[in-house]
Amino acid sequence: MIMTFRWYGQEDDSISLKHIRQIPGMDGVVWALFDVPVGEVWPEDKIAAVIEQIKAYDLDYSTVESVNVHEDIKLGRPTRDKYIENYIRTLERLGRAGVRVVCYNFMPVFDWTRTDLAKPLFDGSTAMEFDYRQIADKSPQQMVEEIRKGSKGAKMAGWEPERLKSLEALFEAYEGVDEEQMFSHLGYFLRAIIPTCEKYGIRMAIHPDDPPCSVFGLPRIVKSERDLERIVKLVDSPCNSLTICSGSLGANLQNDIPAIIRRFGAQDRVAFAHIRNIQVCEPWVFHETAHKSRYGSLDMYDMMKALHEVNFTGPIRPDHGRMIWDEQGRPGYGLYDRALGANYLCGLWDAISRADKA
Ligand code: DNO
Repeated sequence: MIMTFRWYGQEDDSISLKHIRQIPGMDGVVWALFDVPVGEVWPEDKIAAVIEQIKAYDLDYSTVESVNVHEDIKLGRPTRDKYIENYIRTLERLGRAGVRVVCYNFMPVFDWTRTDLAKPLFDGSTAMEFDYRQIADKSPQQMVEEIRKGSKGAKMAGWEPERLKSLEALFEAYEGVDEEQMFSHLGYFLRAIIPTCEKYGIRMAIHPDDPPCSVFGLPRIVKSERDLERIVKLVDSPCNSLTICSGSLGANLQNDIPAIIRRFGAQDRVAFAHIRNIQVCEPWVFHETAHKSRYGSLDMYDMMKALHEVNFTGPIRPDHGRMIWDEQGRPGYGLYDRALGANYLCGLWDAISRADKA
């Protein structure tokens, strides 16, 4: 496995590459060009500049998260072909620059959704929470406003202002769009881009819906083992792969993540792993926790063991962390707790590898 850390770039992340380099066991950085509007082609000079910065710290740069998918593609609008063409141009540029894994999602309107960005935990730390009751009586606009306030000025990946400006129009556009149509639009997109991925050796890694249920009635199609099975079948190629995000899939305790890893790992369809823990209090009420298994509902050992069993060699990252030690920063993406998470995952991996050899 390649242990990685998500980085928001020199302009936008309070965490430096120097700090990331000093985390024991850290091999690479997961990056993106956050200032390119969704749907536009990523400029070659900007790609090269970020890669140069990462290379200077001797860190792996072969994983990008995310190249976001324009809503017209998800909606299957006639204009989608233009955006797919742009997506392909971006993939070609990334492929030529040495990128091998591209994480993306197919969630309508919103990317990940939370109802509290700083829920106090028992030890005085704070973490992100989702509680369906908190949005039951709210409009999408109200939720977006709360997330905006809670993020205290930090840009949040997946919550691009230009998309959120047209919230009402987007909700109208999704009226009547069901899961079947979403699968068909995803299939259309994948069939168009996978030949380019095959040419450049890029593995597309779709991210599960977070949380894995419909929010505000929007259709969502990456929620369960069944959904994943349908997705890998849309195009039969290892370039059409998955991101196994434990904190997303794990919010539904019916999702047996080690079994999912074994199943799709055996088919060579796991390209990226986001491994973190959450405490599920009741269906659709959960909050994030420290990575260590005893703090949440997920068993980190079982998931790492499954990755080891399927000889996972791809990138993995500790995912969201809590805010600890008075750190101020982007919710979920502070330095300290994610560094601790990475260390915990490395420890598990080392122990599993050693036991395996014995
Ligand atoms: C949240 C992230 C997601 C993820 C995208 C992938 O913290 O896990 O925003 O990057 O869904 O496209």
